[in-house]
Amino acid sequence: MSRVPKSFAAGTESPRHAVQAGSAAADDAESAASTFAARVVESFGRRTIVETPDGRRQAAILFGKKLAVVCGDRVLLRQDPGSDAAQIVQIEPRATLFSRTDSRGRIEPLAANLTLVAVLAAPLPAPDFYILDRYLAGAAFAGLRSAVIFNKSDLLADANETAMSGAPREEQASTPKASDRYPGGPPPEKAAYKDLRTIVEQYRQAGYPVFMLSAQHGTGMEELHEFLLPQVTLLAGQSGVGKTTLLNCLVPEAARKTRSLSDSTEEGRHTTVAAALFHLPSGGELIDSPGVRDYAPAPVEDANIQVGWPEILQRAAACRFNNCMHLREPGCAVLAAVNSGDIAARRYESYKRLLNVMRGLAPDYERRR
Ligand SMILES: Nc1nc2c(ncn2[C@@H]2O[C@H](COP(=O)(O)OP(=O)(O)OP(=O)(O)O)[C@@H](O)[C@H]2O)c(=O)[nH]1
Ligand SMILES: [Mg+2]
Ligand SMILES: [Zn+2]
Repeated sequence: MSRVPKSFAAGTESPRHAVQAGSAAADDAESAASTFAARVVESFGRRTIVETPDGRRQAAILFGKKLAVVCGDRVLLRQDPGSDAAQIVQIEPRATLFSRTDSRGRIEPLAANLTLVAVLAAPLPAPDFYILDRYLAGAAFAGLRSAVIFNKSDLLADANETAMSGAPREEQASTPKASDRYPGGPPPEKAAYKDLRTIVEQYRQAGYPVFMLSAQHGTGMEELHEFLLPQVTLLAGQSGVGKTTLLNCLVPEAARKTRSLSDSTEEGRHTTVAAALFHLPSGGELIDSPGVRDYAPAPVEDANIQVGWPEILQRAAACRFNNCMHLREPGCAVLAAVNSGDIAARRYESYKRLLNVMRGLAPDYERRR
């Protein structure tokens, strides 16, 4: 474990990210005196909505071409007399920054000052657990906590398996059956439920907080709600897993648009186009983000990739070689745990895949996944 840089080790302070662009404007005392603090609560390209400390939300424009903000940024605003648009003139240093690598290999910041990334998965659209794993890894690389939320537990409900999902709330008793809601395909059978149960257990064993719920039916929410109270959370995951539905359930006044019934079989459609931040009624903040077809974290060194797999990192200290990558090395405690089933083979495969992607060795299809 000692070879892992301190900033990556679980539970340590996250690195502070320097913000280069845009600080010059507020340097002189005059402009500093006319600025006030705000929070970026919505950002889409150059379009930005900020919230001032009194809770008011207003549009703001970015001062200069170099300045780029993301949801969650703390900024300084300048409102010139006679102009109705406030200008963002400076970004406060970010406590944390969560990013992705886009399809052209560029690092794209997604949200700032988070403490937690909550990754959603659901029986439909078909879950890609490699994406989920890469989100969890990306959170760890950024010094953030993470959690897994399995949504749409109602789709898996079965006469014998009522533990998964409570009864729908009364006002939603008329909700169409899953088979009506997804006319393109039947709801998952019991076999899928069993598989999912195994996968849920794997994430728990790996050390992640795991929640099972139905955002649409409002079941299984209490535990998650409590968990989120002290956090600034990004809801992430494939398009259509129910991020916005979950947000609306936890923050009803957000009333954000979710995918309509008629669109629900179109997996490629993204209903949410911009990240937006909301306050939970009893504390904590929640950022809804657009769904993805893929996610890759910002690059880290090979030796640090294991930081994204707590079950691997935990055993790495027992490997014979200090610089063991857990691939073929003799005396590897991680391989031993994979062989004995203590580490899930799929999770280990996922670690190797990200290692390959980061090394640039992966075949093209893998990079595009
Ligand atoms: N059966 C069931 N359907 C759900 C549940 N949660 C959400 N849905 C449905 O799943 C579809 C997608 O929900 P959204 O909340 O728009 O998904 P999203 O993750 O925000 O999608 P993007 O914004 O495209 O990333 C909608 O038709 C929701 O009604 C749930 O718990 N159970
Ligand atoms: Mg959405
Ligand atoms: Zn090893």
